[in-house]
Amino acid sequence: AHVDENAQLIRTGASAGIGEACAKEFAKQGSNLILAARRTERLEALKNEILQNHRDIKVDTMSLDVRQKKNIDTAISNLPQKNNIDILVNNAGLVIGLDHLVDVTEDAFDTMFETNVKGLVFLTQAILPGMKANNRGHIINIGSVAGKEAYPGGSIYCASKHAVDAITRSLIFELMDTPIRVSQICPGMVNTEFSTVRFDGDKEKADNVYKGVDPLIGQDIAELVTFTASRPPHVNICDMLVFPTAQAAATTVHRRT
Ligand code: NDP
Ligand code: 8X3
Repeated sequence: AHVDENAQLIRTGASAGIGEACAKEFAKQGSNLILAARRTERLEALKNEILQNHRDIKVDTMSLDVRQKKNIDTAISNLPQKNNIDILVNNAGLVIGLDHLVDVTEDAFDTMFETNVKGLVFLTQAILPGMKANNRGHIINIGSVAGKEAYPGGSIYCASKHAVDAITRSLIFELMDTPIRVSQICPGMVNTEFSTVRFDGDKEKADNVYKGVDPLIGQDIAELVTFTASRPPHVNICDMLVFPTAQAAATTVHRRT
């Protein structure tokens, strides 16, 4: 099965990593795309790259910082396709640092919760009424292994991804009497800009995360996202936990020596 080729799709965090790879995978399936992130120059470059390979789809970009509800509400209300979104991929997310709880700053706490939780909630609130009116839609949340377990130095990020897990489950209950599906994909280690952001641009620290392991790449997750979106209407993949083969838990990884 393929994603409906007329599907309108909105994806947050499309400027890098998993979101960028999702944009390319959905383009292969013939979906029209609305790409959202803060770094609009990245989105424009991605749009041009996609359109060179897929001339038959429409690609729009949207400057969006998901941390502020008012930004989301303004961006969505200005969107001509706002009542015609078929798939929402809530992917924008980040982690800051590896500090033990006692040292976590209010700023780091707010940034993680505002991006990973409030952004996902308020964007879903902005898109879901249109899906309900159309009686169709699919919300795909990018959770994490950090939403299934906790580890030292991960308290607030893990709490934010546990919140995504709970919100996904609640939405499945709330929408089970509609054709609208809600799914969660929970990756383990994926080599993206995630660790560079975590360590505030320290490339060496970021590279060490992936040393001696074959990590997942954005495309591995993107293929699962499009697979999830392309199941027949009676099938909902509620939750998927995906690791590199050399990973068994968030912090249990076999490294080549
Ligand atoms: P990247 O850092 O490569 O990409 C993160 C994306 O999120 C970027 O496009 C960034 O765009 C966007 N983003 C961050 N903050 C905001 C914001 N305030 N408003 C709008 N967009 C924002 O990381 P990944 O691709 O790895 O991360 C994607 C998702 O996957 C996240 O939710 C992450 O928690 C999750 N994840 C990642 C794992 C990994 O190991 N990499 C494992 C498990 C889950 P911009 O900066 O341009 O706004
Ligand atoms: C990212 C995976 O293990 O760094 O969500 O929390 S981890």
